[in-house]
Amino acid sequence: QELKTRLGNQLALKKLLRVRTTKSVYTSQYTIHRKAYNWLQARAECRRCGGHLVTINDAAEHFFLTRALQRYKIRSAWTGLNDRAKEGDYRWDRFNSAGGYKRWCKGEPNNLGNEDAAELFAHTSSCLNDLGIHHKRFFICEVNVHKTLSIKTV
Ligand SMILES: [Ca+2]
Ligand SMILES: [Ca+2]
Repeated sequence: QELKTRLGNQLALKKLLRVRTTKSVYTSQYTIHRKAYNWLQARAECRRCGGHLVTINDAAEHFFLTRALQRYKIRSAWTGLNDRAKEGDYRWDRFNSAGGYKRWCKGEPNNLGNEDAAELFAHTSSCLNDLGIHHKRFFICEVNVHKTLSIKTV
């Protein structure tokens, strides 16, 4: 009986000490579409697939994506970055966000003849170039998957 009580107390104590921490993160899945679309067509295709034209948040993501393009011998691909609303104000299509990682190629963006969307260039360098939206390029779609990390101690 005493042992039973003691075990019961230990269990109660363990329950009391149980710590649970949860953290929400977003993971990304990318799809490189090897179809040459203009920027608007590419954006529509990403949305149709439940995602968006890629948003590049940091250097790691930038180089991860250029390495992927190089692996498939793709010279460049459309991203979600554009200044269609206001010249020179480059924003990512998703959430219209102005942040993120914008590693422009030397001398870019130059808006040469009105260029309003950015391709990720992976051929001789790893950088962004603004380009007329009517140009046809392969493109990168991103789908964010919500994931919750949970740790508990018992
Ligand atoms: Ca422009
Ligand atoms: Ca340019």
